Amino acid sequence: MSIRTSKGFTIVELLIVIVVIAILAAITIVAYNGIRSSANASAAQSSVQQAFKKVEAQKLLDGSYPASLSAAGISNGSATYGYSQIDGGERACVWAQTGDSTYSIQTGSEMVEGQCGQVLASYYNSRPAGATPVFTRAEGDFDNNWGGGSPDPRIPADNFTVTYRARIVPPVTGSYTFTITTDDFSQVFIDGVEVLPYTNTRTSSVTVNLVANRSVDVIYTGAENGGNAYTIFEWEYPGQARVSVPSSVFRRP
Ligand SMILES: [Ca+2]
Ligand SMILES: [Ca+2]
Repeated sequence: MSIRTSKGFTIVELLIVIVVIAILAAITIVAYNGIRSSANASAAQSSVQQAFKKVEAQKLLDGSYPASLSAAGISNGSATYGYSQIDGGERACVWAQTGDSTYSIQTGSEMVEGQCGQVLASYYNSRPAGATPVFTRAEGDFDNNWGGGSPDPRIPADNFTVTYRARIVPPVTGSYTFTITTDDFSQVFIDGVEVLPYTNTRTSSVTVNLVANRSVDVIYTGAENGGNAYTIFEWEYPGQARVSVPSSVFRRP
């Protein structure tokens, strides 16, 4: 039979209790941040859905999209909103932000993370891309430079893949040379044709003939091995020296 002679906690027991409490607190904070983040996402999604319905309803009433969000009865409150018309008012795009979450809806396209950028960028935490992206968000163009970092907290700094999808509207008729500079791997499809096979050649070019205002479907995949990561998508065509393909010629696919 053993008899405990001391009452209360020893120093060691006390330290163990403190460590356990600290671990529980850390777990609670992480869980709380996760819950807050997904609550922000839900709030941004429902806000943008309601705002987009109001904008489309205004189009039905007036025959054209409203000049501003306030003209459609939408003002910043629990969410912050943004709005743009695409192709001279043929389509509209609305975004809403709550906390760290932003979602947008554009006429004819599904709701997606991000503001009203016309490029859909899908990120995968593997190289090459897996079956399902970790997330897809709207971005302005095909160019990114992450240095040694990661594109997003949900994606690692190495061994990730991004696939950009958009339609590109050529401003003139003629011969276009696309130059793709990627660290590390890249692949390009134009209208479903693989014009650049999956390769880790840093810089590649492809020349195609395009017709003014006849948009083509472009998919550009960049895959990061290790170290620095970037994607650069340039073009040159009659009257235009080599320059990054500007956000103004991209349309959501
Ligand atoms: Ca890296
Ligand atoms: Ca790299």
